Amino acid sequence: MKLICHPISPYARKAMILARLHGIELEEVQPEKDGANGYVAGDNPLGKIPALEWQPSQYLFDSPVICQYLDSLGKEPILPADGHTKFLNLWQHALGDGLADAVYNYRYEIVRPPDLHWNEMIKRHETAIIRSVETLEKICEWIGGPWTYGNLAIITALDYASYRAAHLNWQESAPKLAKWHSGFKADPHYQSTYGYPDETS
Ligand SMILES: N[C@@H](CCC(=O)N[C@@H](CS)C(=O)NCC(=O)O)C(=O)O
Repeated sequence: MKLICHPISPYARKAMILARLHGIELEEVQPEKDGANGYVAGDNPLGKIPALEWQPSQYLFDSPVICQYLDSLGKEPILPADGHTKFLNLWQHALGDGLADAVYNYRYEIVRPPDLHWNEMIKRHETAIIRSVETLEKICEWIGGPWTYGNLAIITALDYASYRAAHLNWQESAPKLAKWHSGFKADPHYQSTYGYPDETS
């Protein structure tokens, strides 16, 4: 199966980790952007990655759907089939994705020319990042490890936050979360999908 992806994308990286966890071989293809069309490879009308070619020339998106599909192919899916734990995992996954969304939106505000900066919106996204991290700091004792369907999105979003919103230094404001996060750094799937140029940025 072909995954249109990029390791800097926290959404794509979730799928890359999940495939490795389940021993699913993916052809990871890094697309070019096509101006206002976004990423056209992957046939996603929204022009976004990741997209997974799950049937010939048919693509699944967005990342929670791709992750659930890949997980369903695993011998031991990490998303519980039902019950309270399933929804706790989905909630954690949504919190991780929401943090990634806030970082992504923050990034696209600040790359505008300075006279087009909308400071209120920049603050809005920064606040969402800070509040998500505060929530994660409160719950980090039960987010668990190694990989769960929930913490997959949290780990990948935190790395993205370190890279794209380094000035907020989430590790300093959330020391328990930072410790929990560092526990994943020795994981082979964490390492083989880590796509940021500088680990410390
Ligand atoms: N909700 C989507 C978000 C995907 C997303 O925003 N991907 C970014 C890359 S990190 C993208 O493709 N951006 C290109 C664009 O919007 O032009 C998902 O979970 O898959």
